[in-house]
Amino acid sequence: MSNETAILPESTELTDGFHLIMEALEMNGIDTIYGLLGIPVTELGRLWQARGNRFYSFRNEVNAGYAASFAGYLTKKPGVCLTVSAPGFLNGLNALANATTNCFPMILISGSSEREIVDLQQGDYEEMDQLNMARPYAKASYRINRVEDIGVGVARAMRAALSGRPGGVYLDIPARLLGQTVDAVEGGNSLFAPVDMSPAQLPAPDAVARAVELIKGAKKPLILLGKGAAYAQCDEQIKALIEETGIPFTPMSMAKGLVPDTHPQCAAAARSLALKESDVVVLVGARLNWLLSHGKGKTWGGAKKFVQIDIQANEMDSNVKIDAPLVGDIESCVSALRAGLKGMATSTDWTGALAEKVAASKSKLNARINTATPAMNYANSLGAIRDVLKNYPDITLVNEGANALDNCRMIVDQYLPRRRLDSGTWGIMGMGMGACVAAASVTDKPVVAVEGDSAFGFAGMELETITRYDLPVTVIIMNNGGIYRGDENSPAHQVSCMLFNPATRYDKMMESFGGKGVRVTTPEELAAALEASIKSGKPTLIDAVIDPAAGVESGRIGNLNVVSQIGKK
Ligand code: OXK
Ligand code: ADP
Ligand code: MG
Repeated sequence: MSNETAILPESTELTDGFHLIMEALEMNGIDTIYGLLGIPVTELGRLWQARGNRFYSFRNEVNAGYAASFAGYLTKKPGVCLTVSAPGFLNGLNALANATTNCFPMILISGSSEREIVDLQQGDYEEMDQLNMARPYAKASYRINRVEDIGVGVARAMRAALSGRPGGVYLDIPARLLGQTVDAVEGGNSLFAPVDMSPAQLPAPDAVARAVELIKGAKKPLILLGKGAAYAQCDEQIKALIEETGIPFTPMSMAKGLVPDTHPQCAAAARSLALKESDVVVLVGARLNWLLSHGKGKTWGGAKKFVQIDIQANEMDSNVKIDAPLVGDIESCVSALRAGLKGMATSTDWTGALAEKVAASKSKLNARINTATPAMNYANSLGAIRDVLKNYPDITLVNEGANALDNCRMIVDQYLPRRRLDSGTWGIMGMGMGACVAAASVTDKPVVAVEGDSAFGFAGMELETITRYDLPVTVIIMNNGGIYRGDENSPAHQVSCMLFNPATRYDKMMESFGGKGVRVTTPEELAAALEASIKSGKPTLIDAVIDPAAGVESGRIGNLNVVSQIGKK
């Protein structure tokens, strides 16, 4: 029996929706919530902290949502974000959609208004049909209407977020549910901890045999590691597959470091050549989406065969024919491949050609990095950052922007798995500050964010969050004064839509929150400030003044821009 009007014996001990939700989350191993409180969930946050759990309180729900989703990616456990109704929910939904797109496990829990009024559209406080709004953007969307369903509701959300291809789940919590009471013993008995939430999924033996045959017959095989492979946390298996077969590999952005960028088989610095010339490509937790030119066109050169390891069966053939689909979890698939490929060797003509290109690219890049310029550019500033960070391989690097993203991905090496968080599948701006809080809260180690000044602006107020929790986060702003560049001509009587206020002092902004702010104009100053800030373990912002003329439109994806030809010669 469980409704607020139930008549219970006076001696009966009661519990309520607040407590059952918290107990259910705890039972599922959740000890941290990222969120922003208000009606009707304020008390839930207070009670959660009072029980000794952690609550990271943000200044905008979208950033809390990003934090939850990156925490989910880093821990293989859904990150939980808590928001208020309608507008707070919508801000959080942005991050939930991004989590689903990136295959990060996350649960967005939002309070919601009175069902009867919402459904008749009678104008309730923050009225919105949140459950249905979330559906197209989430892997699953549930509402818990009765206290006795809290156990099942939370278990369902956890399992939906984690099982198969991970994703974002919405859990709707009507205000009334929180206050509903039930007999404490009955309520407690309705909760449970689900077992085996992301079960191993073994690939079929004939699928393994097909893939093995294809790879063994390849003259120029290539392994492409995606962030699904990093998420899978079977790092040693993947490294062993690469080293036992001698197949060169290239990582997608967030897979950098899964096997070190400095590994002799890493072909990242010969990416174009590797994609174009390879004859058999083994995709491990990477989708053939826009980031891989959909598996076709000049990026991929001539005839190509694909082996794809993915847990999501209908990912296969989504863009081009997959000759050997391996549907299963990455650990099981990679271990099956290793067994089948024992004794395989890769042609040294192929590995030699790639190694030669890698050496040439690196020396060309180093020449750019080592060229001093009157004002810092992306190459020499990021070269300074690279040289400091190579002594701190355990740091998590957060990175977003256009040129700041592309150059940092190219220049700053990663040495360990899951130490790079970035704009991901959607190429979003604004994820950085949430990712910093996630990484600091999950790892308890220093975090460094390399941010374009535009990207930073989407979430700048979260500097207050970072200082409030005294997190060991260094935010470096690559400040060139605009989107892409800071030297665009303005039309008459207006400031160009691509420019920011050149008087902006991001370092002072950090100081106003009690953090350390430093402004640097040379690579040497930048390196010294970064070193000091990492050592201090204190919230620091380094405002790195970059040449306004540095940067190209949309970085390396300028080809995606549509440009009007009207009136142009
Ligand atoms: C790589 N390279 C190197 C090295 N590593 N050279 C020397 N040394 C090292 N260590 C070379 C590599 O071989 C490539 O050259 C080049 O550097 C770039 O490498 P990479 O890996 O970054 O490759 P590429 O072609 O840029 O990759 C394509 C991509 C990537 C689509 C996967 O660009 C990407 O992840 N983009 C995300 C962009 C994004 O989301 N932006 C959001 C901005 S929004 P070659 O000679 O081998 O090719 C925005 O801007 O506008 O709205 C907007
Ligand atoms: P990237 O952007 O790095 O190329 P994507 O996000 O496009 O990576 O691809 C990740 C892929 O990994 C998704 O298709 C997802 O289904 C898959 N994936 C995630 N976790 C696992 C896992 N444990 N086993 C198998 N596949 C996985
Ligand atoms: Mg800029």
